[in-house]
Amino acid sequence: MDFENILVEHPAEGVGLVRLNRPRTFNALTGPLMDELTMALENMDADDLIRCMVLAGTDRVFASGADISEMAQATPVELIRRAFIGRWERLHRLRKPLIAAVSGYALGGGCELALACDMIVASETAVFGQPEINLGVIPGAGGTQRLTRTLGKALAMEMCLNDRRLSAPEAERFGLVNRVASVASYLDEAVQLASQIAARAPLAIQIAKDAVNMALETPLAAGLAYERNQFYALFSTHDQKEGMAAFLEKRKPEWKGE
Ligand code: CO8
Repeated sequence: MDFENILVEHPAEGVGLVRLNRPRTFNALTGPLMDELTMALENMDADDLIRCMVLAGTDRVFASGADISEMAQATPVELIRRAFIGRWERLHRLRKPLIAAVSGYALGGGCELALACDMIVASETAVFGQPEINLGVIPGAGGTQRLTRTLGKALAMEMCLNDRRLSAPEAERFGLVNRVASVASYLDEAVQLASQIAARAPLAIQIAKDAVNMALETPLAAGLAYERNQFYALFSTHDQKEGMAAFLEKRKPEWKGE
């Protein structure tokens, strides 16, 4: 499939990579770009040969947020009609793990896009921020909610109310990113992490992702019950029998994803 705003690659077995590719505007997130991104990730999610996905920008910028020239004159009715942010729901429904590889600016919707992924590998130049307040608005695709859950209220307030930006080491220290690497190696690190995950039992990986995300949605008792039932359900799979037999027979398991 031909895309204008993104590049799609398969850098390793079982791994799909989408790169945002609008360098002239620092990868500003236009509607067409978001449509292509969503479509590419959904295609990978449905592709049996792909088990983990990576989302990157360029080495210079992950994404500078929503395209300000595209939305500056918008009315609320237009935003609703265009499902300006509604299409992000489709990203949240992806079943396979999605790792953000972030280098340079991840601002506004760009920061929210990274936060919508399941893990983040950052380069040492990464900068995370929610500068919407400078434009007279607030984050619209999860910034106020996800930053508060991840970083706590104090820092989330500062980021959303006063454009406090986080450097890569800060983001790592505060638990926003999984690891920081050099600009030369962050993408390889993200792909390597994706390869390791892609080599694991596919169904259990999807259920583990779902269960961890459930922790952000439910009270503890409901989350624990959900986890317990998913644990029981996995005993109906080939991969559970195979994984435990392989351990006992001291050999490598052969996962089937069924
Ligand atoms: N939208 C449109 N164009 C942009 C954007 C953007 N978000 N960011 C950069 N550009 C363009 C600039 O206009 C400029 O274009 P030109 O060369 O034609 O003048 C070019 O990219 C390079 O930008 P700068 O000259 O400003 O480069 P600097 O290196 O000086 O600065 C920055 C880079 C820091 C990225 C700076 O451009 C900047 O601050 N950009 C705006 C960041 C911002 O405010 N982001 C938040 C946008 S609002 C938002 O994301 C709401 C989210 C809602 C949900 C998401 C829906 C998709």
